[in-house]
Order: sequence, then structure tokens, then C-alpha cells
Amino acid sequence: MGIPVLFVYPDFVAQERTGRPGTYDVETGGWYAEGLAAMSASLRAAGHHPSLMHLTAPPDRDEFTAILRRHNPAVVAFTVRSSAFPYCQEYTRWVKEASGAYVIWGGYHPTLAPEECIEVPGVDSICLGEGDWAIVDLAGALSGGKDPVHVESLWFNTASGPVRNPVRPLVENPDELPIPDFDLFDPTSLIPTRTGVATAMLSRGCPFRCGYCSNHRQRAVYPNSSRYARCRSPQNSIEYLRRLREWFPGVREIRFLDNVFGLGRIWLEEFCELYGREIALPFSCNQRPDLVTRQSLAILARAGCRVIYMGIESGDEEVRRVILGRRISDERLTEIFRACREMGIATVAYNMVGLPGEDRKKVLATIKMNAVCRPTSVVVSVFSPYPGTDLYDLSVKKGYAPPHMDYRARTFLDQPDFPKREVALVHTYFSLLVALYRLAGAIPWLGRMLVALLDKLTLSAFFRWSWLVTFGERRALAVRRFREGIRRYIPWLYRFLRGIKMAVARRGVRRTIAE
Ligand code: B12
Repeated sequence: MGIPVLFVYPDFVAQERTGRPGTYDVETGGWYAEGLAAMSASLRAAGHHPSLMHLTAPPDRDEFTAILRRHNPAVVAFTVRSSAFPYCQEYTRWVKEASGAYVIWGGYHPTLAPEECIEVPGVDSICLGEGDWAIVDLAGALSGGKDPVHVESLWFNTASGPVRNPVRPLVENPDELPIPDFDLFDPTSLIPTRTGVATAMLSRGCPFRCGYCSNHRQRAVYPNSSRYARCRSPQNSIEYLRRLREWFPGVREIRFLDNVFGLGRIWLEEFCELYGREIALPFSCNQRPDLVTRQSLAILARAGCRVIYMGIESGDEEVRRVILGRRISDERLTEIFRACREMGIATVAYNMVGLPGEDRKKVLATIKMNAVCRPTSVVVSVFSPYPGTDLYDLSVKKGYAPPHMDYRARTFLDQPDFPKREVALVHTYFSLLVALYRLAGAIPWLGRMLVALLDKLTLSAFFRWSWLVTFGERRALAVRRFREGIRRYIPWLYRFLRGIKMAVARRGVRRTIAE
């Protein structure tokens, strides 16, 4: 007999305000989570009854317990990102005070910092790595009245102390997994679906080892870690997308969230051919500048790829190579962004500031690199040293960060040459500076003088005033809320404006080709 399992998904990002400790700005969520939909499908196939508490904003206690009582679960299954750790601790206490449900934690933080998680009061067990079969075995044992203490991949809190079971091998062939249970999510509550976009994930893992990403530590927990980067077959991927379309018939565009989309030329060719025939919707995906080629871009463009997300991360070649572990030359970066423009593919560049070993001069190189690469949009985040990453180890070793961090902080590293307040400042004005450098670069003669002036300004002592941070942050927050408000309440306008932005980018493309 199956049991009710309630997933709890804290899908919001809180960030502490500069100069106001303990006060947080919350970015409300509304994101599909492949891991939860995958586990839900496996539980359903085994006869259990999964459901979801999708917390797109922090709930108050009454709200939380009312939802809990409505579902009356036997198991409450938390997915715990590092930045959601303090919230999950509190919600676990609420569960234990309101019901006798079994509590299990899984996801990134329990995988990367298991000792910290198993000690949390109220947590009965934690899952390390993939939970697809582990949660089914746990639910099976509990529904049969058996002690689950031998279930692999799980650690247990017992009266005689923690029991740490080994991690089972990862699922090598993702085709063996059921198609995710998209129905776990209400399509109307998701951010992308409001504007006709469905998110999808056809692969798991990543073969690269970037210093800021926890993938290599997530990989290291498995006995068959060499098989970490895997993808559904092209045929199975199409079946996945058909089911996605059944779940959300209003889909007009697909956003693939895979770490790197289409690893392997043969897969890409076969998939794109099938996709063009069977699905034929415009799509966007993540790529790596050192992996994607003009040939693969052409295949992607023919299949309907409209936007590519790629990491510049740092404009300083040495920081990229030595600190981030990304061997990508400046020439390669500019060449691949140009190639995208020439093929009519819009680009979004990811960047980071506040890296270990960085200072303002190095950030200036990142700003200028974005101005030269001319992506359609620029995204910048403050570097967060997540547990299990090479850069966490480095930051702690150098004394730039304490070993235990609250990941809701505004900035993380305090370096002699790049204190926290300066990191917040360059982060706040990053996109504006990119736009100014781009503008200056486009003016033939006066441009050089303007660039020199901008350099002076960015590196000057004036650009350290703390009111600039407060003012810039308030402005950025207001702009973000305004944009999200439009996306939520006037989705057609959001689509229209985005369409104009993309069309302008493509006009730029035609101009470049004509030049
Ligand atoms: C796709 C993705 C996103 C998507 C979707 C997020 C989501 N909630 O699924 C978007 C773009 C929205 C996103 C946003 C963010 N992301 Co993100 N994202 C990823 C990415 C590339 C893949 C995640 C994925 O879907 N994997 C595939 C599924 C199948 O695996 P899974 O989620 O891990 O789930 C399995 C197991 O973890 C486990 N499991 C998970 N939960 C539970 C619960 C229980 C009870 C059990 C038993 C098991 C279990 O079983 C699942 C099935 O096998 C990872 C990179 C990576 N290394 O994995 C980063 C990653 C997860 N993201 C990360 C971060 C930091 C963020 C943001 C906070 C960034 C920001 N500042 O805004 C936000 C948070 C937003 C949010 N609400 O979650 C970090 C998390 C690090 C950490 N230690 O917490 C990662 C690991 C990247 C990194 N920097 O290393 N992200």
C-alpha cells in the first residue's frame, strides 16, 4: 500500500540588504525542479502518493501548517539548497511540532555538507546524491512497517548516533528513469510558463570542473562517478518533450536548463533532426564557449535555437584559467559571440564578481570583455563559495571567508584588495558600465577618450561612496520588481518587449553580416 509523500520546495532567494544586517529582500520563485518531478514519477510508479508544497515566498507558520495538515503526509521530503538551509531548519521544526511525519532532506546541501545536515534537530534521514530510487526504497520500507535504516544513499539519525550508508551507483542510462511527473507542478504557478516558456532537462551532470561549481563534488559521491554526465537518447528526449507539451499545451518556446546542452556531436545532430520534425518550437539552451563550434551553432540554429546562454564569468584570462579552471582564451570568447550574432542567435552572458584573487582592475576587464563580446543581455552575480567547490576551499584557506556561511549574504569574500562594499558596488553598476563602455566603443574618435575617462572613473576613489551602493541597490530592486510584475500580470507585454529586444539583436546581426 502506498503512502503520501509531501515534497517541500523553498523556491525563493533571500538576500541581505547592504548595511541592514538581518533584513532580507526576497526574490519570489516559480521554477520547475526536474529532481522533484523525477522522484515524484518514480514514487508514483511504485504506488505512492507524492504531492508538492511549492513555497514561492517564505510562508508564515500558520500558512505552512495549514498546507501540511491538508496533505497529511507520512513523509515530508525537503529539497535543500545551501541558501535555503536556515529556512529548512525552521520548517522542519514546524513539521515536527505539528505532526508525527517522517522528515527526510535531500538535494545539494545534504550532498555537499552531510555532517551539518544530519545534525539538524527533527531530520530523520538525509539523502546523498540522486534520490530517484532511494526515496522509493524509503517509502516502501515505511509503508511496509519496516525499519529503513539499511537503505543505500541515506544517512539516518538514530538513538545510537548517525548511520551513514554508502551512496548507490548513479543511474547510468537516463532512459531507464520514468519521464518526470510534470503534473507535480501547477503550470500556472511557474514564472516561465506565464510567457509561454516551458523548461526542460534532458541530461544529468556535467563533465567539466569549474572552480565555482559543485558538480565535481556532487559527482565524487558515486562509486561509478565516471558516468556522471549522461543524456537521454534523442528518441527518449522527444518522448519527454511530447509529454511536456501535453502537460502545458500553451507552450511556445522551450528553455533547456541542462548544464551544457547537447554534449556530443552525434547526439546533437540526431536530436536536432528529430526535434525539427516532431517538436519544432523555438528554444534556448546553455553552451560553453570552448565547446560550441560554428558547425554546432549552425545545427542548433537550424533546429530553432534562438538564444544561447554562455559564461564569460571573468574577463581576465588568468583568473579564468587559474582560479575558475576555464581554459578559454579572450579570442575564443569574442569569436564565439560574434559567430552567434552572425547566425541570428541572441546571447546571454553570465558573469561573476567578487572572486578570490580579484580586484577592481580585474572586474574592469570583465566589464570590457562584455562590451567587446556584445551579448544581447548581461547577467552578473556575486560569487558565492558553495560547499564542496574548489573556490570554497581556497576562500576559507586564504581567510577570505569563514567555514560556515549564511548564503543569504549580499557578498561573501572580504579581501584586502577587494572589500565587501566594493564588491557590492561593482555588482550594482556592472550592467550600466558595460552599456557605457559599449557606447563609448561605438563612437569612432571620441570613443577612446571616453573609454579612458570611464577607466579613471571606475577605478577612482569617488566610485567608493557607500550611498552609491544603497541608491543603486534600491533602483535595481525596483526595476526587477517592475519587470517581474509585468511578466506576472501583463505577460503579453513582457513577450512583446522581449520580442523587440531579440528583433533588434537580429537586426544587428544583419548589419554585421552586411559590413
Ligand atoms: C537547472 C538549475 C537551476 C534552475 C532550476 C532550479 C531548480 N530548483 O531545480 C534555475 C535556473 C531556476 C536555477 C536557479 C538557481 N540556482 Co541552480 N542549478 C541548476 C543546475 C544547472 C541543474 C539542477 C538540476 O535540475 N539537476 C538535475 C536534477 C535531476 O537533479 P537534482 O536537482 O540534483 O535532484 C536530484 C538530487 O539532488 C536529489 N534530490 C534533490 N532534492 C531532494 C529531496 C529529497 C527528499 C531527496 C531524497 C533527494 C533529493 O534527487 C534528485 C533526483 O535524482 C545546477 C547545477 C548542478 N550542478 O546540478 C544548479 C545549482 C543547483 N544551482 C545553484 C544555485 C545557487 C541556484 C540559485 C540560488 C542561483 C541564484 N542566486 O539565483 C537559484 C535558486 C533558485 C531556486 N528556486 O532553486 C547551485 C546550488 C548550490 C548549492 N550548494 O545549493 C547549483 C548546484 C550550481 C552551483 N553553483 O554549483 N538553477
